[in-house]
Amino acid sequence: MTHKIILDTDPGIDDAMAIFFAFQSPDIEVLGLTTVYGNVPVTMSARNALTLCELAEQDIPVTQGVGMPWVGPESGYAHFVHGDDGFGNIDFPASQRDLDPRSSAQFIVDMARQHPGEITLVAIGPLGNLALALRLEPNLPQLVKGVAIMGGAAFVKGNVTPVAEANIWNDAHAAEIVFAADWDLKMFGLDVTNSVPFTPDFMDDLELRNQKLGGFVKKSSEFYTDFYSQGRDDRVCFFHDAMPLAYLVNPELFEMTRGHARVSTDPLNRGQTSVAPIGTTMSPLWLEASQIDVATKVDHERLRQLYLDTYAL
Ligand SMILES: [Ca+2]
Repeated sequence: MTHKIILDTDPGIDDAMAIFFAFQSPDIEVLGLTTVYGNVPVTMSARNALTLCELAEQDIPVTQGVGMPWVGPESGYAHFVHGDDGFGNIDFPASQRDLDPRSSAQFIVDMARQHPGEITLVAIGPLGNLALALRLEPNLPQLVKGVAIMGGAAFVKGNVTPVAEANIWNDAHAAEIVFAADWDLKMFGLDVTNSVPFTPDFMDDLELRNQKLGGFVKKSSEFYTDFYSQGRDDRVCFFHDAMPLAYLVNPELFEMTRGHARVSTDPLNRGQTSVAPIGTTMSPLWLEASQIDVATKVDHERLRQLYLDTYAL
């Protein structure tokens, strides 16, 4: 079965790796890339998404979305992880293609109305576009097939604060809206993404399988790997963003836990994703919270092979 998706993204090095995976997979049809601020400012996200589409020879709509959190001032960006250009300072020529004139949220709503019940929204950045789309079209949960996100940390510690993962922390109020909506939400957070370190030999293999796209990922991952390898003896990086896409293609690689979930907007715990597995609480407040599926385990070796095989297609 082919999954129709809209990929909401803030490229970003692991975004690039994920976007190419989606383009390469015969089981995924990407209807468009909707961009959001996050790793980099939204104007750079949008330009980078166009550049990735051009490199991959994909002529699909790319939109620019929200550039600010739902509440509060402009966010800081993660240039220290992704480089000044979002691609690890590789000086890659930017695409001159044009953006789709619609906002990311409007594009999501338009596509959902056009293909009711068929689209999975895959969000691998902060969740402002999805929250805004829910405001534009309150029936959006009934118009899409489901939502799969990279974000959160349910049963493990955070990466921006002791309790919060970057995508959720970056726009906690938007995430709270997205988590509370009545749709099939699957969360791929640090519980699984931080459990699979990728070493330089994986990047070499990726380039061997696909010189153009794998080669781009390998080159841009140098800077990214420098960041993740600080204080370690080995060189590693984490391709967080490809996980929800891998799930669409091969769900049996993952172990999922269903639970009631909440996102904190309290300053100290901002962006914390708390999950109470079904049957573990009688608290009325918690029983009211939406149920989501959280990825809690992944088969490393088969995941790695899936990425390599897909890049080789
Ligand atoms: Ca991302």
